[in-house]
Amino acid sequence: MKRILLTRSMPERVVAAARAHFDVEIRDDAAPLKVGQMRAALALYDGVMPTLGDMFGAEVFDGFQNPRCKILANFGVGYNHIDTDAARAVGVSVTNTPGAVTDATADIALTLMLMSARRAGEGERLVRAGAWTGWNPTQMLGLHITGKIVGIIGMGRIGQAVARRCHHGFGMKVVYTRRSGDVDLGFPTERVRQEELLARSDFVVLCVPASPETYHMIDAEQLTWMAPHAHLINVSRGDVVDETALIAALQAGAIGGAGLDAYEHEPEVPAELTALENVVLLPHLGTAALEVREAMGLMAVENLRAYLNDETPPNLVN
Ligand code: 8YV
Repeated sequence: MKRILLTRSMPERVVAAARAHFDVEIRDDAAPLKVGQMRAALALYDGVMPTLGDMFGAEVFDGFQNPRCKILANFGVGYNHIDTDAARAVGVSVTNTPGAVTDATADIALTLMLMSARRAGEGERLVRAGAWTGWNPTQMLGLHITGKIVGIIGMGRIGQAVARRCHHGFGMKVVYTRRSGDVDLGFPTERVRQEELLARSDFVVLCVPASPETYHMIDAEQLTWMAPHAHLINVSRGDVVDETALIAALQAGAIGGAGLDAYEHEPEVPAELTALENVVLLPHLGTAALEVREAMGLMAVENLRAYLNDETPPNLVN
């Protein structure tokens, strides 16, 4: 039986599915793998299921000719923590879990839009602090969402799911950027340049994968294109935004607010951010629902099963 390593504890259904095919070891530690542990995993297992935080950089693969481990079946759609070229160079395939994460991540984007626009975090803090003095007609006025313009940067699976929710649920107009041409969602949308999107949108939602091309794609200069009432929502990866520039924009009130589910140096969240009222901060909750994590895990197990049975895994990325 092939030996595989799950680098974190997993929902029971995922563990059972893995055990049906493999001799499974489950790491009993919530912290990401260290370099030595990743190198040991490459040497000792036929397949590994890594996840966010397991930084399989080039140095991890360095010196391996033909590691026992031939597949890293990432648990999650984003695989920017794995150097896929370095993996390929030593014969290691990488897979991910697209599809399984789409709706849940889009739901968190809408959660952040609503919370940021309607000042939900701030209001909750007020109530919990016992500082609410009672309702009045001009108290805590936020931004009305219905009928506004949402600008989606990165119109892939998650971007499209956000667009559908915004259009069908909130009657919003959708503008977007997309590297690979127009998409037809069955309702009117407009593909525009990034600066135009930033200037026109009441909500800017970041749905691009992390890559050298998307690193700091929202920087100080790009933030100046946004309207002073507009909200920036990030459900992708933290380093898509220059966090220092975002903090400065929020402190200056140069934008209306922000909703973040990802941070540049996760899990570190700068004190400058936690001190601000006009930002909603979530702990990377994008896919945090049991059935979603089960679907992701089952997808990763299927990638392992297929690969280790000499079939092409469904979600190969390198
Ligand atoms: C995951 C995510 O839960 O799938 C992704 O890429 O960002 C998340 O929502 C997490 O990253 C595990 O991979």
